[in-house]
Amino acid sequence: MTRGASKLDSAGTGSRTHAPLHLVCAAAESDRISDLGGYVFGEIHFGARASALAAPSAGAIEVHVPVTQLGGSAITEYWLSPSPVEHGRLGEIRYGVNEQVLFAYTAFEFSRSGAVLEQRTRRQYEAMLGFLRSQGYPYLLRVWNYLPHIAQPLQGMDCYRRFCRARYQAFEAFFDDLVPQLPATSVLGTRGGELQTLFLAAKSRPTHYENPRQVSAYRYPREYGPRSPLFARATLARWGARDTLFVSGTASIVGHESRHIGDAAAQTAEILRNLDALTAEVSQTTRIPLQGLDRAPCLRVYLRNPRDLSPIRGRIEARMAPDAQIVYLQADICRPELLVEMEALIDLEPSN
Ligand code: 3EB
Repeated sequence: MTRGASKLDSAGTGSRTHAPLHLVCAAAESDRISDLGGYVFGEIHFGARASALAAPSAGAIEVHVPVTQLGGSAITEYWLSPSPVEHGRLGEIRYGVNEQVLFAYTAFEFSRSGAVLEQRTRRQYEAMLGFLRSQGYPYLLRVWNYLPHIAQPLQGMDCYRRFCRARYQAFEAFFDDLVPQLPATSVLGTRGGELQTLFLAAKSRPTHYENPRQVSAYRYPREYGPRSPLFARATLARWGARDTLFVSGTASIVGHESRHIGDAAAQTAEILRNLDALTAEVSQTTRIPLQGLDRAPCLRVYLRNPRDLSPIRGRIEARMAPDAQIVYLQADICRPELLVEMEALIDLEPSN
């Protein structure tokens, strides 16, 4: 069963204050979307576009990620705002914005020419970074990238490495000092036809974190590609009353090496150790008490092979709060030996 649909009840009119951006998972067939409370930046659907879905919320950005949801009734993710959201479109970019956060989506048709793919990726990133800057939301909080054929070689180099090189060139063209700008990120492989990117950006500067168990991705050795992946392991947005911690796609990587080749359960356990180390790091500098993902996060788990669902799920659910919202999705992961990846959003209430 998908957990967390009951969160709907507490999402709206209660006395709790909400961060300028929060996430609710709801049954896709829910007829209570109007009860979500607040305003909708956008909604994320998983799976084929043709599936029977609830009517989209008025004006909201509707994103369909072509990955199959496993092990539960279909859910939709709603990104919500406590204050009105203004929606718009500029060129290929669709966006929703409130006083503090901008939510933006763009996609382009995948190309089997490596050079074209890189050129379009770079152009897409530069357009997005320029747009965010021009709107006054220059600080990246969180980026998701869904790449068709992520591991497929195109003229001798796989799509993920080409993506990394193009992203690097765009960031380099845009920022004098790269590292402080790098946000929490995920890159997953889909069977869709478009390279989809979703950005969350803020007016004020967030704090980015690295994982003491892992080499920073921007320092990965050359064996992983001609230009390193550019992302932070986590990003913390401090809104005042509440904070939001965005945790990047986290895999069974220690140092820079993949661990537990062929063993999905052991990879999952390694990911949980990585997440413990990462949250301990955040805790130490912020004094926000955090231990792994124990604070009712929204969690996405990407698995390469549906047959691994049961061992992966067993390991994860033994550790998570009962009200955690967990979505299992079948997707490809950027290194062929990695079988599972986890990402999270932790909505941090004031600790008394
Ligand atoms: C890793 O740790 C696993 O290229 O932006 C995770 C999250 C991964 C983000 C990215 C890659 C990226 O290297 C893969």
